[in-house]
Amino acid sequence: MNKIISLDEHIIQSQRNLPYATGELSSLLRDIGLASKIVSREVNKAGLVDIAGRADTENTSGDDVQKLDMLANDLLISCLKNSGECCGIASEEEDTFKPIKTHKQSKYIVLFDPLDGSSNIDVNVSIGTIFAIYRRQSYDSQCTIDDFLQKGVKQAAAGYVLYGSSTMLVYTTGRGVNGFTLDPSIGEFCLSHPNIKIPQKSNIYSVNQANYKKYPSGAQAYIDHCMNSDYTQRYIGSMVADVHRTLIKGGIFFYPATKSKPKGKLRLLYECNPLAMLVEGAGGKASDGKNRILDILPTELHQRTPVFLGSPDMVDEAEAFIRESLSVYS
Ligand code: P6P
Repeated sequence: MNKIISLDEHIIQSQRNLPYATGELSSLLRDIGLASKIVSREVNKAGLVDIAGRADTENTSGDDVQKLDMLANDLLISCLKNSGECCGIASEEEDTFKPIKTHKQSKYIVLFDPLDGSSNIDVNVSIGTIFAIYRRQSYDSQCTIDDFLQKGVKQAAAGYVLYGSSTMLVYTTGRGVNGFTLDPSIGEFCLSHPNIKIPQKSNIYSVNQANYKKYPSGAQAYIDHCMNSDYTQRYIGSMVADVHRTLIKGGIFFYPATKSKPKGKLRLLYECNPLAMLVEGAGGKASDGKNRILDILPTELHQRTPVFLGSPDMVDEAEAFIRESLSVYS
């Protein structure tokens, strides 16, 4: 029987390979892993709680039935507050960042989307948590907005948790991308996908085809190319699930700008940046159609960006169609 490598063991082993590591990032990653297990438990009983609690607004244990994304948000905030290694958080569910007072000068801040795709919960479609960890740049008593508005290339670590047919946690600290599957019988994330590498090319393209007429001409031209190639179209409508499939099977996931969302729909700081770090770490590419996602200098916490990410050959292909359309109109 192969040795089971738990997430905690993997994090500690990775730390041992870094002579200057002081253990704070390891501790923070373990705390996020803990929060993910609790969120997984709540997500996986959501249907039951809903059935059990359908008659009232309270669930069987007498607690108010919270919307799952707010529950996930509160759980993550609570775990990060208790970790002592995080001096501030920013969440898709919070208007602004929240400084966290710690007993020492904690050097990390965390941004997260607590439950992305939560509208899919009612139909039992996979959803996910996305997180990005940065070293703070400020030296004041508490973190500042500038600690959160760093380029994605500055991320110390990034990852996601996918609540699907099984619960998986995939993370990187910039030295490889590793995937762990939760074994509920022992309550541990176990290494199941070591050193993930994305295929150079694939035949899967993932975009919301219904918006075709709202996309810029370059994106339309690329979609036409995909439809005229021997490609297949897969779109789950839950970014973490679509990106996870892209990481494992290859392909391209893209959400271009539309007329109603000229900056795109997906968020830069706690969706596209962490997922871009993972995709690049696995050998893929991630751009806004022209520029590398990780090089974008953020100006506001909840800013959006168009995103094209996945197999490098396919992202290159999409960018070529976008360049071509711009040269025609310039
Ligand atoms: P659309 C989910 O609401 C989400 O934020 C991402 O997880 C997903 O990729 C995207 O929006 C889906 O958006 O417009 O295709 O429904």
